[in-house]
Amino acid sequence: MTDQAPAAYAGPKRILSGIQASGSLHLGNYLGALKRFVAVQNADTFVFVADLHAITVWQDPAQLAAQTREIAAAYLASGLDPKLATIFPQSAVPQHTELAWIFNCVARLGWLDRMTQFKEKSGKHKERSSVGLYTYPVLQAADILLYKATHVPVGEDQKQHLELTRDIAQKFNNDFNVPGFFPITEPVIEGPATRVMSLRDGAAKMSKSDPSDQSRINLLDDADAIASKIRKARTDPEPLPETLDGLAERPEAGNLVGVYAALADLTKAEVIAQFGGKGFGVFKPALADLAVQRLAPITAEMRRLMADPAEIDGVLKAGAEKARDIAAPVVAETRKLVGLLQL
Ligand code: AQP
Repeated sequence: MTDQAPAAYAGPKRILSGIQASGSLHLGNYLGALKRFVAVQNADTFVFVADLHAITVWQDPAQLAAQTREIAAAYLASGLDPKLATIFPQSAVPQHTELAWIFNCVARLGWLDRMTQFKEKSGKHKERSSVGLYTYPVLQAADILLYKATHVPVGEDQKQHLELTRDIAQKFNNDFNVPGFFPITEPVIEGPATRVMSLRDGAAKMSKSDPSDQSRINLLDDADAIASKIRKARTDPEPLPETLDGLAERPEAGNLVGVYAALADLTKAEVIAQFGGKGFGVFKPALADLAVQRLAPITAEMRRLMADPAEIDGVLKAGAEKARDIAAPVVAETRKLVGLLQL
C-alpha cells in the first residue's frame, strides 16, 4: 500500500473497510479483510459493520442485532483498537443512505448490470432478488466516499465493486465540476490470502453462505473442529512441490499453502521452502496447529465480548458519534453541489 492519497485529491490518506452482518465470520473474512485492517490501523481508520448490506438478503430480525455485535466482537478480538480506529454500525450513520441515493442518480444502469457478485448471488431467479441486492455496490460507494476514504483493504471478490466506486467518484467530480472533491479510492488487495477457497472445492470461494459447514473454518469453531476440517480438506495425493510454480495446477494445495503463509506472516515461497517435498500427512497437522494457535485467542475474546453486549455497544455508540461528525459535513457539501435546497 502506498503512503500517499491518490493523485488529484488533496485530503489526507484515510483507510476504511467493513464486513456484512450476515452470519458467522470465517477464515477468508479474517485473512482477506480483518487481519489486514488490524495491520494498517491508525487514527484515520474507519471500520464499520455493514448491517444495511446484510439486509439485502433476508435476515431474521431476532438475530440481526446479535450478528452485528458478533462482527464488532471479531473486530475487537482481532486487535482493532477503538482508541485508534472508528468502529461503528453502518445504519447508525444515516448519511450512508442519503449519499447512496445521490449516487444512485450518478451511477449508470449499465455499470450495475456488469456486477458479477449480483449475478452469483441472485442465481437463476434474479427477478426475485431485492432491489437492494442490485444497488448494493452503490451503497458501498457511499460507505467509502462519505468518509473520503483513500484506501480500502478488501479481499479479491470486492475488486469490481471498488472499480465502481472509482467510476462513481470520477463521474460525480466531472458532472458537478469539482475535480478532487471525492478521491479516486485505491483498493488494497494484498498478501497471500486475498481469495481463500472452500476446503471442499478449490474452485469455490470460502463463503458464509456455502451450505456446507465443512467448507469453511468459522472464527467461533473450537480447536477440534478446526483440526478436523483441515484434516478432511480436499487435496490431491501428491506431496507439496519444491517450487511455487508446482502449485499452478493444484488449487486445493495452493489454497492451503496460502492460508499457512497468511497465518504465519510468511510468503507462499517461504512456506514451500519449508514444506516442499512433504506430504499432506505432515503439512495438514502443521497447518491445523498453526490455525488453532492463531485463532483460539481470538475465539476466546470474541466469546467474552459477546457475553457482555454493553461493552460492544459502548464502542459502537462512540464510533457512530465520531463517524457522524465526519459524515455530516460531507453530505451537506454534496447536497449543495447537487443543488438541493439548503434550509
Ligand atoms: N474467501 C475469502 N477470501 C478472502 N477474503 C474474503 N472476503 C470474503 N470472503 C473471502 C472478504 O471479507 C470481507 C467482508 O466480506 P463480506 O462479509 O462483506 O461479504 P462477502 O465478500 O460476500 O463475504 P462472504 O463470506 O462470501 O459472504 P456471503 O456468503 O454472504 O456472500 C471483504 O473484504 C471480502 O473481500
